This record gives sequence, C-alpha cells and structure tokens, in this order.
Amino acid sequence: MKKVGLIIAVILVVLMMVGCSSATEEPASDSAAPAAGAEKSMEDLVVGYAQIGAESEWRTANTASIKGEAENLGVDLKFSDAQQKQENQIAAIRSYIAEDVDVIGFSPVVETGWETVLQEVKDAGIPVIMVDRRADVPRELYATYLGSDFVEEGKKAGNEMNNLLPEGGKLVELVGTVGSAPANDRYSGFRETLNDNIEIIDSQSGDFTRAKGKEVMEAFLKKYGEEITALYAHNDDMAIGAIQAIEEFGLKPGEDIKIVSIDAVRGAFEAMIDGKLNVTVECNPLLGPQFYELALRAVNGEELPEWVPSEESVYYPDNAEELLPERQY
Ligand code: GZL
Repeated sequence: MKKVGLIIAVILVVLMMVGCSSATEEPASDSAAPAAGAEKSMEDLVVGYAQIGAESEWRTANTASIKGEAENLGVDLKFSDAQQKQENQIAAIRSYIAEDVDVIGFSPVVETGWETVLQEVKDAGIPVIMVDRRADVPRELYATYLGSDFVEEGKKAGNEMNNLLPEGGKLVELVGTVGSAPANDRYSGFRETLNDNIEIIDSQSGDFTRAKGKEVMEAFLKKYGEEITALYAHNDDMAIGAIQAIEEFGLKPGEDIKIVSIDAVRGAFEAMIDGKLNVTVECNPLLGPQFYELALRAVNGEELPEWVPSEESVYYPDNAEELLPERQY
C-alpha cells in the first residue's frame, strides 16, 4: 500500500514540475503582440532607418518626414545619422540586423559598395527599402526603391536653361556628392536636353552643401570671371552658396549669371523672390508616408514594384511669393 502511495506522490510531483517548466518555457502571451504569422499593423512595426546625414535643407526635411510620420503612425523607429559616411550607414544597418527589426530603410549615400551588407540583411530575412537615393545592387537584395527620377530632374533643368539662354552662353556646374545617384543622374539628364549653343566650361562637386557650393563658385569666378553666363547647381543649397559668391564678386545672380537648381526648398523660393535664382526643379523629400505604407506591405509579405517614383514639379519666380507660405520644406 505504502509503495502505491509513494508512486502516486512521485507521479504528482513530476506532473507539477512539467506543468511549471512548460509555464516558464512559454512566455506569458502578450495580447498586444500579433500571433506568429498574423498580419502586422503599423503599431506592431519596428523599423531601422539609416539616414545619410544633415547636409542640406532637403535632407533636414526628409528626416523630419521619416521621424514625424513614425510618430503619427505609432511605428517603433530606430534612426541613425551617418554624417555622410558610407561606413557609418553600413554599421547602422548591421545593428538593425542584430536588433532583428521588421524592415530596414536607408538612403545610400553613394551607388556602390552595398552588396555585402544587403546580402547579410537578406540572409536575416529582413526586407530593405531604398528611400530617396538608390544603390547599384541586384534586384533580389531590396523590396523596392522609393524616390525621384533624377535623370528627369536633370532633363527638366536642361530645358529650363535653354529657355533662359536662347542665344547660348558659357555655363559652370556644381555637382552633388561624387558617386551618388542624384549627382550621376542629374549630370547625365542635363546633358541630354541642353542645347549645343550652351558650353559647359567647368564642372566640380560642391557635395550638396552651401559652404562647398560657395567655395567652388569662388574658384570658378576667379578662373573665368564675367565669361560665366550661367550656373547649373544639382541642389538649392549649393546654388544659395554660389549666389553669395557671385554677389561678393560684384555680379548679379539671376541676371548676369542665370541660375537653375534642384530641390525646391524654401531657401530657393526666397532666392527667387529676391530675383537671384531663375528656376528650381522640385525633388520631394516628404517620403515618410509612402515609406511606411510600403514597409508594412513588405513586412506582410507583399511583392512590391521595383521602383515607386515620387511626383514632382518645376517652380519659377513669378509665383514664388504666393507659394512660399504653403511650402512644407
Ligand atoms: C535627392 C537627395 C539630394 C538632394 C540634396 O533625392 O538625395 O541629397 O537633392 C540632398 O539636397 O543633400
């Protein structure tokens, strides 16, 4: 009899231990977290975003859109600023793999050097969305590219320059960050439409910043002086820096030297109101809403188009004052 009681007691103790251990093995179910395999919602989303830096008004507005929309949607955003260095962006992307985020967004500072790290992201099963700029990588390494048609922006700039200089002229060019998609494509698009009677006498990088744009324009003026009749700047920040250099040299920007730039930031509208800039071609930085919508679709397993282009326009001095108050960046 005693033996039977002992056996029953041992069985009860074992059953109790199994019951406890299974309780400790299975975490308490969190009603907020979706069941494995269930569709995620925006509030469930954990996003890693590797931003380039803060080099221009455009980038500041782009960052505000990415951060602001995450707050609006309740997305858990992990954000990094690479200060224009590719190695910092790569390190940030690797940290997001380690954190096992749901999706990674980034704006590649230059087109090349991304295949290794994007293969690591793919091996980790995390979708990648390229935002703003694109990298030169195989299609299978990213879910989609959300951004502008930089070649089209360059073509528009060339057409606008033709309208400003119907008799032709001598033009200098401020190129964006060397090796970046916007610099490469705005360079080639511009040359597709520019008339032959406009000679490009010099072309150098101003790295998309006001300070460098001013410095390079000072060098152009020192070398060519009043021979220069036109400037093409790959972004408004470099154009604004160049405008300061032109005025300090004693010439009238927008009159002695016709200027076409790209981005359509508030500073460009202010320069057009002052008669110092002739045209700005829009490049929309407010990509936050589209980015998170695409991110959620990618995380929930949807196949996305290779490229989602942003809609853009061209702006001129004649209605700059009227439009400035409504400009969001
Ligand atoms: C273009 C963007 C460029 C802007 C610059 O999409 O990558 O980088 O034209 C910015 O102002 O620095």
